Amino acid sequence: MTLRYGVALAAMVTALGGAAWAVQDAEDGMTTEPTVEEALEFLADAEAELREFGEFGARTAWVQNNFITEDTNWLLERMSTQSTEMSVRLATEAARYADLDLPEDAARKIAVLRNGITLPAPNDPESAARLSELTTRMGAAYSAGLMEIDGEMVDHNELENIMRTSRDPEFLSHVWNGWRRAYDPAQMAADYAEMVDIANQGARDLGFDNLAQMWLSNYDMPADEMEAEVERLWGQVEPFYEQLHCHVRANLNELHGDDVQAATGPIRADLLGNMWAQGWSSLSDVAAVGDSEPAYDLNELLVEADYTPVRMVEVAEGFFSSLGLEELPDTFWERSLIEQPRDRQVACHASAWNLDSVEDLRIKMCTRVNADDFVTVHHELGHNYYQRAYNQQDYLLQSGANDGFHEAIGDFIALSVTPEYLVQIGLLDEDDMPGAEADLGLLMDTALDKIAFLPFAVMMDQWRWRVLRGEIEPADYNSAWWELRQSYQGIEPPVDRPADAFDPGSKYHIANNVPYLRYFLSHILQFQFHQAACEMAGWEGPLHRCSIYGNEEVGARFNAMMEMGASQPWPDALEAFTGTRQMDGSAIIAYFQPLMDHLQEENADRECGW
Ligand code: X8Z
Ligand code: ZN
Repeated sequence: MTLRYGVALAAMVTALGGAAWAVQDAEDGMTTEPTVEEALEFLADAEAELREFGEFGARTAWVQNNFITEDTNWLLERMSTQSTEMSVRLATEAARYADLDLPEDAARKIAVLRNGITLPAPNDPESAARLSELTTRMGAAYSAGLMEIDGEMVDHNELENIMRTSRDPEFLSHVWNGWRRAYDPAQMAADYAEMVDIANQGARDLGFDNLAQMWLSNYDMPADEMEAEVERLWGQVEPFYEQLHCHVRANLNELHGDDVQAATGPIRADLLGNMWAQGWSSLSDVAAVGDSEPAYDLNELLVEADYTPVRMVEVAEGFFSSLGLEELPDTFWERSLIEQPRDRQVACHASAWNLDSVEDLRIKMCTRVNADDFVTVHHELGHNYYQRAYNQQDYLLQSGANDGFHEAIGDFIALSVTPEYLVQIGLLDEDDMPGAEADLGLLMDTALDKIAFLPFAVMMDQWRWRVLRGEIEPADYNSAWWELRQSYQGIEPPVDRPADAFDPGSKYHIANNVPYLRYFLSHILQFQFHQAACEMAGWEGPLHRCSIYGNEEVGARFNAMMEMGASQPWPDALEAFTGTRQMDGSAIIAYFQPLMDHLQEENADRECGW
């Protein structure tokens, strides 16, 4: 079922449709009670059709993502309409069998069919087509957005790079604002509102209160329990974010002065080294702890070693191979898009695909030679290795134990990119290997990425859930967005937002309808995986110095979890690898505890919060 991760056309990711199953009794026209045998036959048929349509759909989407034109948008729209119609028909049909006493795997498949459509449409002749028109237009507008700088038209990949590297507040605010005008915000907001109406009706037709409830129903527990889980997990890690925020704000205040960044209150969103203030690792220099310089700069190491994008992917593959996993197939290298082509428009946001649900694995990424993208290539390959590991499962169970697992695989591997590992692969000179005195700096670098991300990930779907529940009206889309940004992240826009702004649309996953809770869960889970793996490896030092590179025993156990796919409830998969059945913040807390102790001391006389 995992065709691709992090890609447009979310409606197609799960539950691509199949034939409607005859439920009428041919003789007397009366509806008969469904039987277990019928349910199993229905599922077998559905899986066969899904598989076939899935490959057609994935290839269509691949071509559109790699070559965005009027015509490929048209093709994508067509395909997506068919996909939605089929998946809605199947979900409706599956509901008939829901109360039967089915074998466990069949019951799981019925649940996948019923809950797994990201954007359902009502079952009528127009809705799916209209929904597809809206989503294609929003997705294409996002990928095509351009901003003029010094007479040149600049795309968002380059704008992101400017946000990462510039320290000029005026230029940053200009670029930050420019990206939020690079698409037509009024058009996107109107499209978004109409899409919400259609998809909510689709969800209601399938028996849900609204689409938010449907999204939350994919975690092997009732939707409200899952929402409470998210609150609980966020509550565990929130104090860490507040300490980080306090430290970074103080350093930004020192760097830029009161006029640019005040010492109290929210942080200006454009000063954090990222277009969305979602990951702050490029602020490594600004956010250094104490007097110590960062131990090394992975950006520089990669450039000095003449790394290319392809080399970065090869090295990431090497990590997985060192765990005993099979190499990527030749077709991966022949068919992937690893560098941004200059002669055409592509969807640059990184993604991983399995086009035939066997091993036609590919990534699509406008890779740059920098530390962020080095982590991202591991992230994408993680999706590919997971997809291949579960390809023996029945089609409807070919996905992550939950979507947070899928996002966590590659990030978990990248947590093993330690100084020692960099020495092992020849990127860092043995003489430059940092000692324990560099630990706080190393932890800070990772915290800028992982801790800063947590409130962003929570607020993204807080906004969407409220929109989908009708608690945020279209007229309030942008103001509610900034209320949540301020409340969770403690950030504010650098310039007043115009009345027609639609800033949520500046983020890929909103314009392309990819649910975001998965990334929050991933940031909890990847530390649980890391802690468990290091324990298995017999590691006794601090968690941030542990690398499982070369450990085939850990690799085998990890692969065993990946091979399960979605065949068991996720707590079973989690238990198989970590021994625990709960998602829990204690691992990420343990990882960062030394840094937090330090920050608490450093921040003692500051007024933290906003
Ligand atoms: O979208 C992604 C991946 C593809 S699934 C590149 N990520 C999130 C983002 O970019 O916002 C990875 C981390 C968060
Ligand atoms: Zn991903």
